[in-house]
Amino acid sequence: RRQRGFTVWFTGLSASGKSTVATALEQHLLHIGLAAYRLDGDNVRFGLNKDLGFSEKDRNENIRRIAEACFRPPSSVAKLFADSSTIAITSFISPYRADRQIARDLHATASQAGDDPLPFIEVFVDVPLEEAEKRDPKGLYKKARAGEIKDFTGISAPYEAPESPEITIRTDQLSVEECVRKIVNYLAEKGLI
Ligand code: GGZ
Repeated sequence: RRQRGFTVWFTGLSASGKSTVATALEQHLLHIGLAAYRLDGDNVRFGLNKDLGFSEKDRNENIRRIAEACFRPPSSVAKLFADSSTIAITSFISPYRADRQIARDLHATASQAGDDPLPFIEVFVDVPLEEAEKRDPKGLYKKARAGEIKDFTGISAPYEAPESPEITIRTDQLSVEECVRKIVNYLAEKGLI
């Protein structure tokens, strides 16, 4: 049976653990022989989307381009994904419900092979704001509280939590391995892997 492509879409606050779990999930999928690629702020906001900031309008455009990129992997690796049965993993705050819905809708109507819709699995990385703020690995919450960063998600810009994500993980209650296990179990149950 040929592996089908799908997207695992992480959403959550800064410092919620999105990238950590997304990276561990990618490693797991590669390890079991599946093609996976990960899009996150480090490879997108410094490249493709370096023209974008954190206003609502710029975040809308950030998420729109990322949703599109799920079907068109970065050109340097495009050949590898030619007949793409690749698993796309995205980890962006993606704070606006409407933007995530646009990404979801795009998956429902588009497909890498040109036939079936592409499954879209929304993973809500749910930690209380206080926990994310306590972690503050880059000191950004502190700066946001001091007014040195404007439009900071959770402080001075909104985060709209998903109402019916496929999966919710609490990174303050589960280990990274347990979070990956929960996602992998879901994917297996749905026959996606
Ligand atoms: C939120 C910001 C901001 C503001 C810079 N608000 O924890 P990080 O540092 O490494 O990840 C955050 C990242 C968020 O980029 P995204 O592309 O995921 O955001 S969105 O989906 O909303 O477009 C944070 C850093 O960028 N950062 N300024 N004002 N996060």
